[in-house]
Amino acid sequence: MSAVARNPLLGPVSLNRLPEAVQRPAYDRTRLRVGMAHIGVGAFHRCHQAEYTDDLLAKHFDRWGVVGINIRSPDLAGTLGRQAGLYTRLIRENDRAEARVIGSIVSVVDSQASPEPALEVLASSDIDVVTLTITEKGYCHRPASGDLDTAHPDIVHDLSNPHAPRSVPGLIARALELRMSTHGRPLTLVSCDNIPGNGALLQNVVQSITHRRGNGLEDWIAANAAFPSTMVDRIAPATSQADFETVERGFGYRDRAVVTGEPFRQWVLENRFAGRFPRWDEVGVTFVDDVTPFEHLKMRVLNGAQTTLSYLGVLAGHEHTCDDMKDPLLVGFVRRMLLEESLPTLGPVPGISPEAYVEQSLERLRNTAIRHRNHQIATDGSQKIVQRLLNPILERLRRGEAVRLLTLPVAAWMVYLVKASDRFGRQWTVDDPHAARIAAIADRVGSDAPALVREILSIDAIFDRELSANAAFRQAVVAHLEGLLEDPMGHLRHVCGLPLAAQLNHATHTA
Ligand code: NAI
Ligand code: CS2
Repeated sequence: MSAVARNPLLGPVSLNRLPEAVQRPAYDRTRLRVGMAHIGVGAFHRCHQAEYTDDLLAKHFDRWGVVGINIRSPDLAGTLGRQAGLYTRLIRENDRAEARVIGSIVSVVDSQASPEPALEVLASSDIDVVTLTITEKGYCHRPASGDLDTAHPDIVHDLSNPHAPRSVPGLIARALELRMSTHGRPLTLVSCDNIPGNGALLQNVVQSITHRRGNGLEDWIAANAAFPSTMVDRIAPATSQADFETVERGFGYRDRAVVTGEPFRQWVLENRFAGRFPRWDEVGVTFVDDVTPFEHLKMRVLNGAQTTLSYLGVLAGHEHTCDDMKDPLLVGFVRRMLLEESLPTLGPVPGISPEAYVEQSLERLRNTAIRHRNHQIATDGSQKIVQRLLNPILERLRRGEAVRLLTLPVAAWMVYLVKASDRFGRQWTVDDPHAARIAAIADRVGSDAPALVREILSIDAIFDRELSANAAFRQAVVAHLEGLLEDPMGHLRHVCGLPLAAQLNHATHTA
C-alpha cells in the first residue's frame, strides 16, 4: 500500500488530527441545525456561498446549516456523506495553496431519480432560504428574452406532470405549492448563477408555471416568496487530479470532494427577503437595493473576457485561461475590447472604478494555479453570450457606436460550434443546448460565412430580433467569421492592427 493510500479520509474524527496549516470550522458542528437548502452542489457553491456561510457560523452561530440537493449529476450524497459533509476548499495562487475545511454543509440529497427527496427538503418548515447554482441552462429559459422555454422537454413534461417535476422551475413551483398547503412559511430563493437579473428571471420562470395552476399559488408566492438578484464572483474551475494530490501529499489526508478557487471573492445581494435570512452582510456580502450595475460590470468585463479568451484560446491551441493570458495577441485584443467597447456600456458602479476593475480582472485571469480549461468556459456558450457580449453590442448599436471588437468573440463562438476544428488540425466536443441545431446548419451550408451567420442569427432563443436584423451587426460578424475560418490568428492580428513586424514577432514569440 502506498503512503498516499494510508492517509485518513476527511471526516469528523480525522478533522481534529489535521495539520495546523489546515483551517477548520470555528464552531461546534454537532450543534448545527439546518435552515437553508442549496440546489446544484457543484464546485462553485462549495467555493463561495458555503464558505460565506461557514464564516457566518463562526462569527454568529445560528441555525444556518445547509442541505445540498442535486437533481442532475454528479451523485454527491455518497461522496460528501462519507465525509459528514466536510470538504476542503483550496485557495490557489501561482505556487501558493491554502487549505480550509468547510463545515456549513450538513448533508447532501441526491434527487436525480425522483423529485421526492428534493421536495421533502424544499417543502420543509425548517428551510427558510434556498440558494441555487444550477448553471445557466438549468432555468429552462430563452436567453434572448428570459422567458420560460415552453418547448423545453423538461418544461413540457412538468406542465403535464406538476407533481413529479424534472426541471428546477417545476420543482420550485411544486415545493412552493406544498409549503402553501402545509405550514405556509415564507421562502427566499437566491439564484447565484451568471444570468442577467437572475432573481427576476427565476421568479419569472417559476411564475410562468404557477400561473397555469389557478389554485391561488401565484398570489401566495407574491405575498410569501422573495427572489433577490445577486452578483456572485470567484473563479472556481472543475477540480483536477492535481488538486486531490495537493491535499493528499501536501496536507496528509484524503478528500474526494475538494474544490479549488482563486483568492478573490465577491457577493452583492439585493436586499429583498421573505422571512428569516442569514446575515451574510456581517461577513463581507454587500446588501444593495439594485444589483444591476455590479452584475453588468462582472458579466461584461470578467465573464466577457473569459468567454472571449476561451474561444480564441481554443483556436490558438491553448488549454487554460492562464495560458491564453501569456499570449500577448489575445491579451491585447481582450483589453482593447473591454476598454473601448464594453466599459462605455456601463453606468457608474458604486465604489468601483471600471478601468481598475478591468486591470484587476485581467490580473486574476493570469493566476497560473487556476487551471480553468477553455473548453469548460466555452461550454453552454449559447446561454452565456447574451449577457457577456450581445447585450452590450445591442446597446452600442442603438447609440450608433462601433461594435467591431465585441463582434469578434461572437464569430469565434460560431467557429467553435460549427466544428471548424478539423480545419485547424484540432478536434473538440461541443457541449451546448444548441450544438445539434448549429451543427445541422453547418452540415447544410458548409463554410459559407454569410449563410452560416444568416442561419445562426435566426435562432431567436439566442438572438434578439432587433439585433439579428441589424445590418451593421450582421456584416461585422460575417467579416470576422470569414477571417477566423481562413486564419484565426492572422485575422486577430489584422483586427488588432499590428504592423507586419509585430505580427512576425508575435508568431515567433508564441511558436
Ligand atoms: P459544476 O459543474 O461544478 O456544478 C454544476 C451543478 O449544477 C451540479 O450540481 C449539477 O447537478 C447542477 N445542474 C446542472 N444542470 C442542471 C439542470 N439542468 N438542472 C438542475 N441542476 C443542474 O459547476 P459550478 O462550477 O458549480 O458552476 C455552476 C454555476 O455557478 C455556473 O454555471 C455559473 O452560473 C455559476 N458560477 C460559477 C462560477 C465558477 O467559477 N465556477 C463563479 C460564479 C458563478
Ligand atoms: C466562467 C464563470 O465557466 C464560465 O462561464 O466564465 O463560471 C466564471 O469563472 C465565474 O463567473 C467567476 O465568478
